[in-house]
Parts: sequence; structure tokens; C-alpha cells
Amino acid sequence: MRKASSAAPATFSTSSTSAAQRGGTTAPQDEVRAGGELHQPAGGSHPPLTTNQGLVVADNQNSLKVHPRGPVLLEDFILREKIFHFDHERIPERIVHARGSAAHGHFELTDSLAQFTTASILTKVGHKTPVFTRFSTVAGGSGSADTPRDVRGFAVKFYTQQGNWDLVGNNIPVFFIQDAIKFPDLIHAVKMEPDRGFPQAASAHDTFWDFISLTPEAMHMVMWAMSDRTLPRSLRMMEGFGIHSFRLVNAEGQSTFVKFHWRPELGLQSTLWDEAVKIAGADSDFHRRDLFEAIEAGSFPAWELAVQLFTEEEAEAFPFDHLDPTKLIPEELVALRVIGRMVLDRWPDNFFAETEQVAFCPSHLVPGIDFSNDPLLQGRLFSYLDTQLSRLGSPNFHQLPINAPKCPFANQQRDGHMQMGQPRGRVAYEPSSLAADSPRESPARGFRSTAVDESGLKGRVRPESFADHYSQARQFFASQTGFEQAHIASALVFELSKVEALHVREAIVGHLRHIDTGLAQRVADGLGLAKLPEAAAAAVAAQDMPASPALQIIGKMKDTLAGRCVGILIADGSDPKRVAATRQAVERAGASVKIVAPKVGGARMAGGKLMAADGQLAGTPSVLFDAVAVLLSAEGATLLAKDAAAGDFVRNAFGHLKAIGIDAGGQQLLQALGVAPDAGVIDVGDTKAFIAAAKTRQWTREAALRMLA
Ligand code: HDE
Repeated sequence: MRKASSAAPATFSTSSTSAAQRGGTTAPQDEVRAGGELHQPAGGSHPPLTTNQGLVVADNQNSLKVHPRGPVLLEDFILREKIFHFDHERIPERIVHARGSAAHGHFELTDSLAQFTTASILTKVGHKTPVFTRFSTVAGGSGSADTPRDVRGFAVKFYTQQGNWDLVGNNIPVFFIQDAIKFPDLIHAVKMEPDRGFPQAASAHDTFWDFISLTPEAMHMVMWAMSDRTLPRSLRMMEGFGIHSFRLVNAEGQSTFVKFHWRPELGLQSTLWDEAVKIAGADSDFHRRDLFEAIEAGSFPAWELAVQLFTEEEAEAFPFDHLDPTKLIPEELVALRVIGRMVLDRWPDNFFAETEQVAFCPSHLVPGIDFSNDPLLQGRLFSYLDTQLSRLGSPNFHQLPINAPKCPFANQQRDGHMQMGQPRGRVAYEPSSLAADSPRESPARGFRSTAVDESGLKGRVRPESFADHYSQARQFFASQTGFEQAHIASALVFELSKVEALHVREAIVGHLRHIDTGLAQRVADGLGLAKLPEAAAAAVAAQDMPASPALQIIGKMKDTLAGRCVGILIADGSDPKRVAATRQAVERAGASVKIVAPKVGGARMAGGKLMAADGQLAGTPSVLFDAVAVLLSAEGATLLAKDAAAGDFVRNAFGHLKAIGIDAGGQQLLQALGVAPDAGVIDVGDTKAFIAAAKTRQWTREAALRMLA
């Protein structure tokens, strides 16, 4: 039998075992190292490590064994407790919206809606209500990439003085289906196909398009999903929508319908499809990192909250049914009224405790707000509460700090798994006469459902008023700029080209014929269909509606570089003054700069000084930036001309329609790569021109370099 090593003198250890016996090369934290100094990682006084029962642990490196090379003992309760807890670290991921990122912040009301509602959050101007906001993709698992083509969740939990209000919306104002009973089918169709387990986080496959082809009500949402709205550049640059009509209810019990909109202060920005695909490889946490870095840098993302208010009578006159969640109310029909501002200024302390365990429920609302009869919303009122039980495992999920209201709450609900409260006394019922302090109902200020006159024949019937599936899809497409229309057509071609079943491809084109014949023809051509398929049977013929420029992305971009990021590619010999001047101009415009160099240690600049890099060229491609500058010496350009990563950096920046700032060396590299300069390739000597070009994409470049449908 081998003996335990005694190579290290016993004096190196505070216990009777030697350092080598304690294991590894790293000394335990309370151990005197060979040099004689106490090993204390930076940052000070460490509390003792304990078990969950508070027992101080002496050795966190070794399990308890019969002898140093012998079997582990079942007796080792410290090992068992640690592994037991580890084994149960995961909870079921969300069935949809599993991949998400969240932040804390506040909402401040700027315009009172006191005329319409009793909700204090919508009437107390200047009051700051804490919020927790989670953004998500829908289809992918929790470890999937941030940038697939997908709808984004936009869920806000307002911790109001009257209880929690959850506005659980998306970044698109309509939805695929009209009735909650179709939701499991929709999600089963879009998720990985059940026999093969792929594709992950992608709608470009047969089952999704098969379901869509048989669900014409989805065609409006499909237009949005195929637009660049589903490729947001940043979570900070997306709109949010409550989708359904809700009601605001005032003190007299009168109700007004309301739609909620979030509008990003940075304006809308999207990536291009080819770019989004490449970002997924370069940084699958692109959106999460972007939100984290912005908040850490103090560049807090903010949104305006706006409402569309309308009465029942006004709704009667709309050429669609506002209770149908596949329809929106154009801003040109009912203007948006901005009533407040949300700022996200604090990243969660712990991802699991907050972002993973936060439980949003559309049924969480406050007095003065009420539901409408939107059948999708009505189904959601059940689903979210129910799902929390399987995710969080207990009806007491509301007691988790992230879910608990920040106003007092009390009732006679008791017990259950993981009960954290310790209610006192004998009274756990109501009415009661045995306790003076037991909670009672409050008729005057409590929640009341709006008294609505409902009558009719019970039945599983889709209303006639929900039958027009194409008019708003047509309006959406007609309202886009030519660049955006080309992206929609190309996205349809891309997605349908991944569909193996020819009849499904044809059926979708058949639906497109009701929306825009030109679009149908472009997609048919892009798919190589021999002839235009038959138009689908339509319950109601599509109407032409007035164009709504508010539905564009390009129309909603802001003339700003704020919140975005410019990458500057340097190499040995680059001119530090040029780099500094470019950096200064970008930062003055409210954007950030990242220096990219062949080596992460930096580049030796002209003049001999080292400039540190934020990223190494091969790992920091230009897809991560909104615009780039290529600032090189002649030698640097010659060197990089031979490097594939540098070639990709420049060619992709050009291909993704980005402004490229250059100096003489940059120009040399572009020339060597065969990239012909256009109006978006700018000498950084003219910083103003470079910033102006960096704010937007060089849309006109695209037709020359990409085969769009
Ligand atoms: Fe959801 N949805 N949903 N949904 N949804 C969930 O709840 C559901 C719908 C939305 O960041 C689940 O906690 C049904 C529309 C967001 O945690 C689940 C129907 C809209 C989030 C659920 C819908 C949404 C969810 C999964 C059809 C836009 C993420 C885990 C009636 C207005 C919230 C969970 C977060 C999450 C069900 C339709 C938005 C299963 C049954 C429409 C932003 O309860």
C-alpha cells in the first residue's frame, strides 16, 4: 500500500494534514503558503464556509475516505449535501421565451391618465415605480443564441404601490393566432421537430411553415416576422407592445380601451440576416452582453410608454376587430399618447435568482386596469400562473424576492411547498371574529372587474369580425420602404427554401397572393417555382388600407449614433492621433469604441507606444459593430491583406452596409481586398462625415452586392 505523500512540511497547513494531502496545487484559503504569507485573495475578510445547516467546513477540497487512496464513505454528509444541491440546481426552462436577459429599473409617469383610471401608477405624475424587465427570444432553449430570426418578448413587472402589474408583451404588436387553444400547436410547430430534435431556435423548417400554411390568420404576423423587426440590433433598440386591448377603469366605473406601446429612446435598429447569422457564431450572447455593458457603462436604456386610448363606440367604427390579436390599430388611426418613461439602470445581482425565477403573469394587474375579451389574452390568464407551478415548483413562488410585491400583502392562503412566511395566530380564514389584525377585503379600494353586459349563445365559434386575414398584412407590406420589402421577400425565400415539402412552399406563396401579387411573384421566383401557385381560399377578400409609415423600421430610426459601437482596426505602425481623433468623435456622438488588433496585447503604434486592444481580430469580427474604421500603416495594411480575418472584417462591414472609416493604410487594405469604395467609405480625416455615415446603413449599396428577392 502506498503511503500518503509527506513532501510538504506539516507547518504549511493549519490542520494536521499536509498541503499535499489537502490536495491540488492551490492552498486552501486559510493556509500559510510556502512564502510564509497568508493566502488571501484580493478583497478582504472572508466569512467561514459552512454547510446549509451552518456547520463550519474545515476541508472543501477532499471527500471523506477510508484512507487516502480508499473508497469514499457514505458518512460524508458534507459531500452529499453539496452534490445533492448541485444535482438540483436547474429548474425547468420556460416552455417558450426560455432564453432571456433582464434588468432592474424604474418607471416614471409624466402624464396622468386620472380621467381614465384609478391605477396609481398611471395617475401619480413624477412617482418612480420600480420595475424588472425581461427580454427574450421565443423558440430557442435557454442556452440558444441571442440573434435568431424570432419575435422578442418584452415583459415588464411593475412593483406598484397597489400590487404588481405585469405587462407581458412582445416587440411586435400582433400575434400569430387568434385563440389560445391554438398556442400549443403553434409552439410545437416552431420548436425543434420532435423526431429529430432540430432545428434549434429557427422557424425555417417544415413543421412551422406547414402549420402557418394552414393558419391564414398568421399571415399578418408572418409579414412582421419576416421583416428585420425579428433581427433587433440590440434589446435597447426594440419597441414593445402589450398587443391585446386592455381596459382602463376610472372611479365612476367607466372603462376605456387601451393598447400599450414601448418606444426606445435610441430609436429602432436592426441587423441584416447575414449579419445576425454571423453574430450568432461570433458572440451567441450578443444581446445579453450589449445590455449588460450598456448598464455597466452607465448608458442606461430607456423607453417611452405610450398608450392608444379608444372607446367602445370608436372601436365599432374600426375596419377590423380590436379584440382580434392579429390586428393592430395604426398610429395614424389612434394617435399614441406618451405617458411615461422606463429606465433600466441595474443589472441583476444573480441571474438565476432574478432573471430565471421571475414569474410574469398577464393576470397580475392593479385596480383601474382590466382585461378585454381578446380570446388570446383570456387563455394567457390561465397559462402563466399554471406554468409557474411546474417551473418554480410551489404555489409560493410569489414569495421569492424577485416576485414579491413591494407593497404590503396579506391573506389567508397558507402552507404549501417552500413556504417562507411564518403567519401567526389561530385565524387562517375569513370571516373571523377571533383576531383583530387579520386581513379583510376592501370594497372601496380593492380590485373590481368592470361590469360588462355579456350575452349571447355559448359556443366554440370564431367571430365573423376576425375573418379578414390579409388586409393588415397587405397594409404592413405596402407601408415598408423598398429596402425593407426586399428583406421581407428575401427572408421568405430563405425560410421556404429550408422547407422540404413543395406543397407547403406553394401554399405560402398562395397566401402571399392576397397580400401583394408582386411579393408572391418575387418569392415564387426566388424559390424557382415553375409558375405562381393558386391563391389560397380567402374567407374575406383583402382591402387596401392607407399606408402607415409608423410600421417601418427605417422610418423609426433616429438620427443618432448614441448607444452604438464602432470598431477600430489597428495594427503595428497605426497612427495613434488618428485613432484618438476617431475615438473622440465617436464618443462625442454617444457611442462606444472598441479597438481591434491582431494581438489582444495591443499594437505598437507609430511613435513606439503600445495601444491596448479590446479584442483580437480573429475573435472580434466586424459583425459586432455598427460601423468600423480601418486605420493602418502601409506595413500594417500589407500584413493584414494576407490575413483572412482582416479580409472578413472589411468585406463583412462592407457587405453589411456599414460605414467604413479609412486612412491611407485603410484604403490600401480595401484596395488589396478588391473592395471598391463608395459613399459609405469615408476618410476619417472628415470625422463629421464619418459619424453621419455611421448613424445609418448604406442601403443603396445592397442591391449591388446581394441577390435579394
Ligand atoms: Fe406567452 N407564455 N403565451 N405570449 N409569453 C409564456 O410563461 C402563452 C403570448 C410572452 O420573460 C410562458 O412564464 C400562451 C403572447 C412573454 O418570463 C407561458 C399564449 C405574448 C413571455 C406562456 C401566449 C406572449 C411569455 C412560458 C397564447 C405577447 C416571457 C413561461 C394564449 C403579448 C415572460 C412563462 C418572461 C411566456 C403562454 C401568447 C408573451 C407558457 C398560452 C400573445 C414575453 O405561460
